[in-house]
Amino acid sequence: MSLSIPERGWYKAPAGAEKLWIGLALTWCLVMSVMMPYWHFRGKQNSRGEAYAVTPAAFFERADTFVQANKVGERDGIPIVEPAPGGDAYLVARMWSWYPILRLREGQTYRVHLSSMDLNHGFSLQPLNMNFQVLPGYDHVLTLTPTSKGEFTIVCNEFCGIGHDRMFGKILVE
Ligand SMILES: [Cu+2]
Repeated sequence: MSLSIPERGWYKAPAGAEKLWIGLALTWCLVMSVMMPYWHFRGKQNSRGEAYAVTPAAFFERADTFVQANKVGERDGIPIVEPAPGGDAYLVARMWSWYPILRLREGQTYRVHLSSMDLNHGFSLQPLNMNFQVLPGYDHVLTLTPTSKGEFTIVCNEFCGIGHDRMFGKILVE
């Protein structure tokens, strides 16, 4: 709130360099506005937005059934699980770990179900540029086709408490 009324005729139309900068900023705003829907349809690393309602307990039951049926090994006490090519895979986020470790085949397509057991986590796949919100109550399905072999680290990029900085997961591609 202003304490005094501005004097009459305070407004001066932008001119010269000011006009140029306003023009540049406005142009960039328009470019960004167009890019958002463009990447939604053309970007290869975007979700299609397929999501279903699920309770954390029901999701964990599905994930655990998946783990027991497809377990192929273990690392640091976390099961390594290989889903059938073209099949479903489950990834559980919880304070402060990812469960299980997924082993995928290059060039095969999977339906990866993501959900959280407790609060909002973030799925960030390193070193690729993939970022998704992981929310309790939602089964977010990513249709995923690995295009390169290697070991990828999942980093939680939503602050989720005291163990957030140690919340790492793995996706192995062979
Ligand atoms: Cu987290």
